[in-house]
Amino acid sequence: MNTPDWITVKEFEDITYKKCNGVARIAFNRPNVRNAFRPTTTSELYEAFYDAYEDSSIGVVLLTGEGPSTKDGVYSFCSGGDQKARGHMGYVGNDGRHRLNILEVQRLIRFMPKVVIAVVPGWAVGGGHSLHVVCDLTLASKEHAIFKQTDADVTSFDGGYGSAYLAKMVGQKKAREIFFLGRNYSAQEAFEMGMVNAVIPHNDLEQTAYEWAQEILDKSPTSIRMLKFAMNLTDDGMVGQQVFAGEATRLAYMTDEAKEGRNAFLEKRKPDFEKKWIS
Ligand code: S0N
Repeated sequence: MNTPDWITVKEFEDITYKKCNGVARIAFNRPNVRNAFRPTTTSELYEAFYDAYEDSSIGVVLLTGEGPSTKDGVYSFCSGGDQKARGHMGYVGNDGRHRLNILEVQRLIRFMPKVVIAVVPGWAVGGGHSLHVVCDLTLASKEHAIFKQTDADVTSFDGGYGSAYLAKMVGQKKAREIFFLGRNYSAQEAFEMGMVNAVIPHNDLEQTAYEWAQEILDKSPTSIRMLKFAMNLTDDGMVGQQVFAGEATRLAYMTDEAKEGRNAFLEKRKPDFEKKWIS
């Protein structure tokens, strides 16, 4: 398969954002702080994810981290919230406002009707670990990926998808071990727990992620998004139902019946639905 010829969509301060052949690639770009996120980072992530969400030529998003660090050559996916930006009510941006807006990024990943793959080249820690959990798939560098939960070390904890959904993924005992002990886990250990889909030699990681994306892009887009939302639904309550039902409404819009409903209203007449009550 061809290597991707990425085209930069927009220059950002804290992330890179590129596209190629139906795939968007969004990467943290603060390698010297292990790709920790501050409010600027999360706002930029939200903007890039929202663009990929709305772009109908994009079916798969890769979320990864640039690197390695120029200081010490270490690779990172993301080390979570930037502790230097942390104020008394959240993470503080240049505008002085306190935010917890990584949660909005998590929701966008969870509810976008496209597949999001976490491509983990190094450290996935704290809120960075939670982001890989919320992504649909995770591919990890065999040599450099390390998974770790430090939320209980720094009193900045993710009680949502990062922990409760993780427990559904790896089991209650293992999830509690990950959070209560905060140990390091290799890509292979994470794979054996069920939170990583494949362990890939580091030099092949990005290409493999691109190839997985191309395989997914060959599938039926409607099936992929209905399946994603069907699998989300049982864990997402009424919001899961809302998102799944939104897709049902979209499908209904495509019927003659829906066109008749709209046209009849616009033409100020009674609709003629032809009474096709399918069994
Ligand atoms: C990643 C770790 C394990 C790497 O260790 P290593 O390789 O020994 O490197 P260090 O020397 O420690 O780090 C290198 C340089 O990078 C800086 N740095 C690293 N991580 C951070 C960070 N998170 N914030 C700020 N700086 C960071 C170091 O300071 C060092 O800099 P220099 O060279 O200048 O000394 C190790 O670095 C580590 O443990 N990092 C901290 C991980 C952490 O505790 N993260 C926060 C955990 N919590 C969250 O992320 C929760 C946030 C969240 O998702 C959330 C949840 C609920 C509600 C809201 C939120 C939200 O945030 O919005």
